[in-house]
Amino acid sequence: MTKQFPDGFLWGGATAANQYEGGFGEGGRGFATSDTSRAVSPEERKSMGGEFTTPMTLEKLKFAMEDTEGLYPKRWGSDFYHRYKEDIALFAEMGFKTFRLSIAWPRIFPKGDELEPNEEGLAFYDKVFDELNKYGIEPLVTLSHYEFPIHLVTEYGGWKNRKVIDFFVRYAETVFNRYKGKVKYWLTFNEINILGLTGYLSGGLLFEDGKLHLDEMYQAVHHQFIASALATKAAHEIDPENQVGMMLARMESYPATCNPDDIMEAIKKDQSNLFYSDVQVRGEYPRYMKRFFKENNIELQFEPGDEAILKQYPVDFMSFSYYMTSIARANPSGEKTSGNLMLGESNPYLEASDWGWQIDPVGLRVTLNKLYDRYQVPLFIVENGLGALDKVEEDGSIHDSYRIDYLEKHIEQMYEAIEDGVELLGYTPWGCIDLVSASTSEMSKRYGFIYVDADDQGNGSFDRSRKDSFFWYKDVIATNGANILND
Ligand code: BGP
Repeated sequence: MTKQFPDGFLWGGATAANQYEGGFGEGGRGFATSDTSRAVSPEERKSMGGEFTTPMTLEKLKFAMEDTEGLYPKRWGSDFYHRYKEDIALFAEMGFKTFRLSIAWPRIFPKGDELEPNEEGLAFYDKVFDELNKYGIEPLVTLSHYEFPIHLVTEYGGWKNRKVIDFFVRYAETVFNRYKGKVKYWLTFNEINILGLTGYLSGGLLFEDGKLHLDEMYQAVHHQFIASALATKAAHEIDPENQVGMMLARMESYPATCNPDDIMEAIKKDQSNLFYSDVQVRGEYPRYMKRFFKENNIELQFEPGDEAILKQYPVDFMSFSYYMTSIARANPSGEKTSGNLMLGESNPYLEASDWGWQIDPVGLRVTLNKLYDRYQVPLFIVENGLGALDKVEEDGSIHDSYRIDYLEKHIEQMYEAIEDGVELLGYTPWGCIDLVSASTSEMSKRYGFIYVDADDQGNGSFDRSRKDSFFWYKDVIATNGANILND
């Protein structure tokens, strides 16, 4: 029997406006938190992500907005704003069934609190969705991916302010109405759990004393939960065809040993990650968080009706990013390895990427099984991939066999998970076309099947070219995985 993925499996690729779109200051777009992300040096990134995890202050924010000398690569991204037709044609050439992108909220509501949207911003995404539709590519749209209108930071204090819920819901309703019939798959907040780690990019939180305040962060998370549930309600009312997903940066934790203390530690780490999907899929705060809040002196402000909102409007499916796994040890010591969200102990059974992220394809099968056992809602892998340094040969070709190897091993494990009985909607590897890194703002950390000729300083033609992985992925899609599953 030939092994292959189920019919209708959504193969594609993923991007986000803050790292890919560019068009800074064009078409009436307002200032976004991501516009203040400074390029991080290799030394700084060793200490994990630089700006990404450093608490932001008003002074630093104002400096970045007025700075005319620093490098802010997310402002130009890969210039999708001007090259969307060419890029979508390349996605179509690979046979994409779906394409994940995000709408830049400040392109639709430049300040965030206006009553009327910016028509030019809306018209831009109309053109993008029409172009996708021309090739039969289903858009998968994130409403908030690491960018947030700056005005809502300076005037309202970001998501810790409950008023932001109304602004978000207005934005969500505006795009649901406008793109009705053009977009069916929506994600509310990218990696909603990242808010519990950085606060600024997606939550607009500032911490003047340079320390993260857990109570403010969890209050902001609560407001995003309510906003997401109300957006889900609106999506279904506006078009019953709409499918709304939550999005988690999944971090599977393995116990370091069979010491029961390590097992318990792994459970706790898992709970701190799955708290977000527990609320958004099951529709209520899990019991274990009551203890966490009590022990950390956190008193969340719930308004009457909040619990009912969460219960009545859970998401339709769960999506997640998967790059790595982590180790849980009750009494930690020893070498740390880097990662997309945290520093952790390295796993001796795994190899790591150029950026020190440990590669674990079987962990993907583990996590797919665990998530499906827990929730029994359809799953969608909306990010996965290898950030690597690519070399352009003299004839312009790029031989990225390491990327093919990485993706192939993950796809094989996805297939195993489907055979295990997991309902998996699709797979959109991250940065299907090279784009700026979220954590370090580098361009040289590349994930794409499509190469973009630009360097970390933004020099280059920005011309696109096909890597070896482009042709490989085209075959994977054309054969529905059969070419790699049966060799
Ligand atoms: C995820 C983000 C993406 C993305 C990816 C890779 O956490 O949702 O926006 O960039 O990680 O991370 P990086 O760009 O730092 O390599």
